Amino acid sequence: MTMKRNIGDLAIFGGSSAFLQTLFVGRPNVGDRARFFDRVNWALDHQWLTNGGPLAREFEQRVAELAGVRYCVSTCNATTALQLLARAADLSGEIIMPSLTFPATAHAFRWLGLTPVFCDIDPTTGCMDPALVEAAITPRTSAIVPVHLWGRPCAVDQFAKVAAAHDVKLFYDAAHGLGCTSGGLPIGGFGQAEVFSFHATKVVNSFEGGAVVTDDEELAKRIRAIHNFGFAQGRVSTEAGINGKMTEAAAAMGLTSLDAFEETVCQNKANYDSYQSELAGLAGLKIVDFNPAERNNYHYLIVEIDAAVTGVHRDLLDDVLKSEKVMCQRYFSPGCHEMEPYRSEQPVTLPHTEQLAQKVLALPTGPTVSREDIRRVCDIVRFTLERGHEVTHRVNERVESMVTP
Ligand code: T4K
Repeated sequence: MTMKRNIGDLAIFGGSSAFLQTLFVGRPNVGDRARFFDRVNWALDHQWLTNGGPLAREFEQRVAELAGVRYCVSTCNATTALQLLARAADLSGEIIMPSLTFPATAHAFRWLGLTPVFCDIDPTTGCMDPALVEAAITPRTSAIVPVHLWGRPCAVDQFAKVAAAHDVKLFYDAAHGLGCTSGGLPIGGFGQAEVFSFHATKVVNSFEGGAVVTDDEELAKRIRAIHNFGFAQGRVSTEAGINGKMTEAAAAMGLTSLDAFEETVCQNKANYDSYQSELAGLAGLKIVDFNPAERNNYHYLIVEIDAAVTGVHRDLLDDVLKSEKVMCQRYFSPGCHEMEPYRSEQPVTLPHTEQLAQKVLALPTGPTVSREDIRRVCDIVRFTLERGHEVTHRVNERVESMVTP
């Protein structure tokens, strides 16, 4: 790495990049490649490639165990899993959810003709605020769908009370929550059902994949039927289903990635500790932390940048890091309510969501990110934030010189 001694050494101002190879957020947890190929070969040898094959069933069993629930239905992705759940639960009208999430949470329901109603967050947790949810319930509300943002559990007890008091369904988008607990109980068992994502970028991946987990036998049966064209038994459909199945190749990856889950979490935790020590005491930067009394997967390393203190907006820090070949992600910015179609169709102001969405940045972590990578990333972050006003001023000067003839 080229040491940054003055701000002209930053790559954004023409210096050399700190990394030769790009560092990414969301590198897949692949696990033991040989084991993956063994599983795929086994499926090929047996010529059984999809439709609830043995690998998908094994994957479901292992996910159910991890989530502490009786039933798991694997799917082709989590977006479809949310839709299957909405159909199987006969949701209608309005669904209350956070805006500070990946757009899939909202789009999944919107695609079914349901109306996402965005609710503000508790700024201290980033998760939806149960008191505000209660105030947002109308006679058209059929469900509440909180998101365990970045794997940090929502206020599950309070949501359960609100849902029961108003007789609405409660489902969680647990796309980030595999292997995490709330009050010592695994995410997966809260509400009537929860949905995991096994996208390539998740802590356990099946290339693409998802699952609905639940203790409700009837709900699980209906989801299993709907995700296979509505075939409850045999080849006669009992309702209009869809194809939402997980393939055997995906399950082979999912199982292999699950084999490496504990190791991945250990590595994530070590990375989290490294970031904490490297960035300690840096004014205007906060690392989103995890409750040490719970089990966490430490999959997302999120920092909040307070531009009023640092003199650098999150977007500029992101640009600085990108120039150094550190590809961060602005998870989740802007909030869904500030994106189409929701922005035009149902304008709403969510002050806490909007403020936090301006601050958050996901930094690289995961098994492929080394201690040395983290040290280098943190050096750039510290260097930039400690000279925040100067860096911002220099960028603004450059922009002005480009627009002034
Ligand atoms: N609910 C929530 C709360 C979610 O966060 C998500 C998905 C869903 C529901 C829906 O789940 P799925 O239907 O996808 O199962 C990524 C993922 O595509 C998305 O699954 C995930 N959340 C979201 C948080 O992250 P992007 O748009 O950031 O993806 P992309 O392609 O830009 O990749 C992100 C980073 O990962 C890059 O740094 C590159 C790296 N990467 C990506 C892929 C695909 C790799 O290193 N290897 C890869 O194979 O959304």
